[in-house]
Amino acid sequence: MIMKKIDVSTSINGIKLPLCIMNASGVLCTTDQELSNLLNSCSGGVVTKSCTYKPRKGNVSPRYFEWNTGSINSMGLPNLGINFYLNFLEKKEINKPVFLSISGLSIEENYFLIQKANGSSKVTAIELNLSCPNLLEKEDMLSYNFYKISNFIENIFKFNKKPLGVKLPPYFQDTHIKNIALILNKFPIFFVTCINSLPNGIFIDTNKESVVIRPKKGFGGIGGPIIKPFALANIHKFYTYLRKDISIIGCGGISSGKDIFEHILCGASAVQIGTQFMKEGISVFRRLKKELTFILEKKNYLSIDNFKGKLKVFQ
Ligand code: RRO
Repeated sequence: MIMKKIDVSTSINGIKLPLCIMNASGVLCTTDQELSNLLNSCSGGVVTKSCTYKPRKGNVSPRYFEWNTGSINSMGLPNLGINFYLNFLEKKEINKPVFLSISGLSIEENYFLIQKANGSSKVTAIELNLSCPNLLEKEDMLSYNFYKISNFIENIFKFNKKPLGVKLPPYFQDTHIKNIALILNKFPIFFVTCINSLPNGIFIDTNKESVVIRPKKGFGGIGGPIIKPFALANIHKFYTYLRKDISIIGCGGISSGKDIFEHILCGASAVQIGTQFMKEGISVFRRLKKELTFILEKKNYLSIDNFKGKLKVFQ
């Protein structure tokens, strides 16, 4: 029997990933040890924890909780500061694309961080996080402010030379996604990562009659299997409205190869794993690669391009 070679590599607007599966920013990608584990794993790329200029401890604990079908977090952007990430990359042998996630506390801080990232040859691309739901210091999320976001991105492309993408929150209206896409389409954006956690949920411990995390009176970002339908919907809509050369990185609710298949069917060129990576650890990438390859084999697809964005809808 001749075995067909199934190709699960991908390209993010020309950035080649040996595997279309990587970690989501925030999960096990903050410290030297965690990032080294990712570099040594079979993940297709490495995304760093969103960083600020100064190191941050983040919010008080407990700040993460998970149950069968989801997770809630209010980490509050704990990170070791941009210099740590750039120095870490400088001293490492890099064998796959590295996405430096940045999340400045102000627009000016973001310009500064982008400028710094531009100075490092080890950073393949910048993932600009416009959607952190958990900051105590600033209540409004830039990605829900269409006027500010447009002006902000326009200024970035006056100086930025690195491949850059944006990480977006979930949107719940067609017009919102259309408007964001219209803005992004005006700029040489490389990719869009959607979605970040669903902002401001609560989870309740019924026995204790209490919330489960301490910051912000128990409110936090929701991730895991329960958010998959929102991730798929956002990916599918962005796929229709974005310029075709802007790649979509799907994130939200992936715990199996079947979930990845669905993200790609909606238009994702690659996917990121958050809650399930937290639950399962570094071996998750090998398992998911195997499961995805098995599905492609069964369906007689040789690469992800055979079905990317080809979700059928009723006429
Ligand atoms: O650190 C966090 O609280 C956090 C961030 Br920056 C983010 O983008 N998404 C999230 O769920 N948590």
